[in-house]
Amino acid sequence: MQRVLRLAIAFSIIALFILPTPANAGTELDPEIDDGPDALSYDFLDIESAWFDGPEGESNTSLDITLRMVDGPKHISDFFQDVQNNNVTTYDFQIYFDFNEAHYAVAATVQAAFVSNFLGEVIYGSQELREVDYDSYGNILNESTITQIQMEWDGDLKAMVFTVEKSYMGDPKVGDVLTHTWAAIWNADTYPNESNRSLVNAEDTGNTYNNPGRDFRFKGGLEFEYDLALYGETAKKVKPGQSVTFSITLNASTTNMDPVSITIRYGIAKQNWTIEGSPEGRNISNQAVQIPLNITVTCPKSEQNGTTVRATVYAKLTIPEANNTYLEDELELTIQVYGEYEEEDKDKSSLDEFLEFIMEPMILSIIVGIMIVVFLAAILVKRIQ
Ligand SMILES: [Ca+2]
Ligand SMILES: [Ca+2]
Repeated sequence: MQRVLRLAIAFSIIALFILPTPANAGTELDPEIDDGPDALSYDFLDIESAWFDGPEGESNTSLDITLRMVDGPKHISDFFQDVQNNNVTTYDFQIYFDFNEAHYAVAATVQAAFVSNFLGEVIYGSQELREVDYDSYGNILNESTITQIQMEWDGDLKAMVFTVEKSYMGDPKVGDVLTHTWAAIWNADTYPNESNRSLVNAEDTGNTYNNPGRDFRFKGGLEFEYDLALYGETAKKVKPGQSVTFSITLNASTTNMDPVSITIRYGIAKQNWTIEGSPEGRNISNQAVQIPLNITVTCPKSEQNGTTVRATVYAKLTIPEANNTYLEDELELTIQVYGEYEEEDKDKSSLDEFLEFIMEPMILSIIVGIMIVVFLAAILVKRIQ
């Protein structure tokens, strides 16, 4: 029973580290920006979440960015009607991000206007990629149009799905990272995009520039496949002045014929402790490998009983297409100190070992046997003389 339990725990630990690494792209269930309901009067102005699609929504040349509201209608025409019913002419629905020190936003401007009784109501919208200026507090000084982009209202997701050509946003490559992700909805009648937009005036915000959502790493449009995961036993005990070893395995694979570089780092934050690990790196090409890592952690003699220390093993994979980090994984090791430091008495311990050795039943019977043979031989020799 205990063994089954131990196996189950071991497998759960392994499963935990086979799961996607933090570098993975957001999804509907795990969005970069996770705001949730703010109990606003209008659900269609209340940001639920926003995410940057990974391989499914990303091609070599474009990226999908999704903004989901708490609620909204199935069809875009009804969505525009909601805006009009709210007695506001224009709202801006936006997702913000940085790339390569430039500030960007995608924006859907939803506009409803009465033209005249004869012409009826006109409702329309436009979608843009914008460049954004911020002040040091993360308020917006100005937003200016870079280009028109595509946006579709997804009535099932209650979401706007923007498609942005990468060439308009600094041409990011696989492994590059978007930072400072956040979202906002603005009343653009009162706060048009050319004007100052203070965060307090937003209808709703999901994260902010200075308190952003998760980074997004470009992954899509790749010709080859890559994988990287660390796993193994992560908790050990050690006596002061002694060392403990960890058996950790790094699984890595690629279908690329060109060399893919793997780098491994070992770290421990506590003073006077040491960690030694090998190897520190390796190249692979068109193969799947299991790399055993040899890790030794040494506890100082002065460490107190009961202290818990954490160490980390970090692995990253750099690919030829991007010359940049593409995948990374990290494993935390926990080392607990038990007992007190003991001065080793080598002579005594080797004598003890010797005594223990000769007292073993088999060794003892062999010795007694030899003694009897020697004794009999002595008697025989004496008789012959
Ligand atoms: Ca919200
Ligand atoms: Ca909010």
